[in-house]
Amino acid sequence: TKQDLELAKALKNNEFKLYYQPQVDLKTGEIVGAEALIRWISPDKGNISPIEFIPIAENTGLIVPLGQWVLKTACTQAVDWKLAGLPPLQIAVNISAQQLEHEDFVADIIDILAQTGLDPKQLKLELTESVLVRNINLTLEKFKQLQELGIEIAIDDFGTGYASLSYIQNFLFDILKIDRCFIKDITQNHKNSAIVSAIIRLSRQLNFKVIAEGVETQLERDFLAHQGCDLIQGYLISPPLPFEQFCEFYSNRK
Ligand code: G
Ligand code: G
Ligand code: NA
Ligand code: MN
Repeated sequence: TKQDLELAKALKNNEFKLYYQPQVDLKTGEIVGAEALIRWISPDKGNISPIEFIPIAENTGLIVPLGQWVLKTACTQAVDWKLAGLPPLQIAVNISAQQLEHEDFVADIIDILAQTGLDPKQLKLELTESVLVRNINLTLEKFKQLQELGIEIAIDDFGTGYASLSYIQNFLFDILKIDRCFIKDITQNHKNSAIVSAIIRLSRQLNFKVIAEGVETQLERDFLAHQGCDLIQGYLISPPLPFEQFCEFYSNRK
């Protein structure tokens, strides 16, 4: 299709860029990680949101080479932080179900880690709940292989998919990421505050780390800290930034 060709051409012409959004440890207040978020900066059409082009890439299979580019770039830039003298950060990369299911996925990650020299403990993969209801045995096996390498697995947009409690029962993951729709108005919306405090309590009892995304106000941050949430991410700290600006932001906070 036309869109497919456009995306392939954009990949070839280097029109994609990664932005980074800091993740902060609520106990220390320090930046301990960053989520890589892809941007398409098209010379003809300007900035195009991943919400528009990721689903197309997923349908056409282009998500595999595009996702490899994302992983390679994020791992390279995470090593560049260290080279720039900044303390090491954990880098979070979004992975689509189609990518995880590709037979070479784990081997490709091993290659990228070897090529870039990134410590696997510094890599975190964010997967949405949809991956957990596709091919359960395959997913269980891939999680195991990745975790044995030292890579952490986060479940993204937690609470918005299907079968949440049964997969908590069946899957081992490291981090639960509370979707930002539950964080919104958390201090005024009684339903949201009840849902979020229950998710945090559940995570602690089951030994998952928990991160809240979309944190926009100090009141939200205080509420989450009080509930014992481990990490936060959101406009209160910073919007996603281009690599150079992220480096500046990070070194200024140090
Ligand atoms: O930053 P924001 O508007 O840009 O991101 C929109 C959506 O796109 C989010 O759901 C995010 O998870 C997804 N997304 C951003 N970058 C990537 C990526 O590199 N791979 C995949 N699969 N999804 C991404
Ligand atoms: O689906 P995923 O969680 O990966 O998407 C992250 C999305 O949330 C990105 O589009 C990012 O730009 C956006 N985002 C990050 N922080 C905030 C925030 O504090 N408020 C809102 N409304 N969106 C945010
Ligand atoms: Na994400
Ligand atoms: Mn999310």
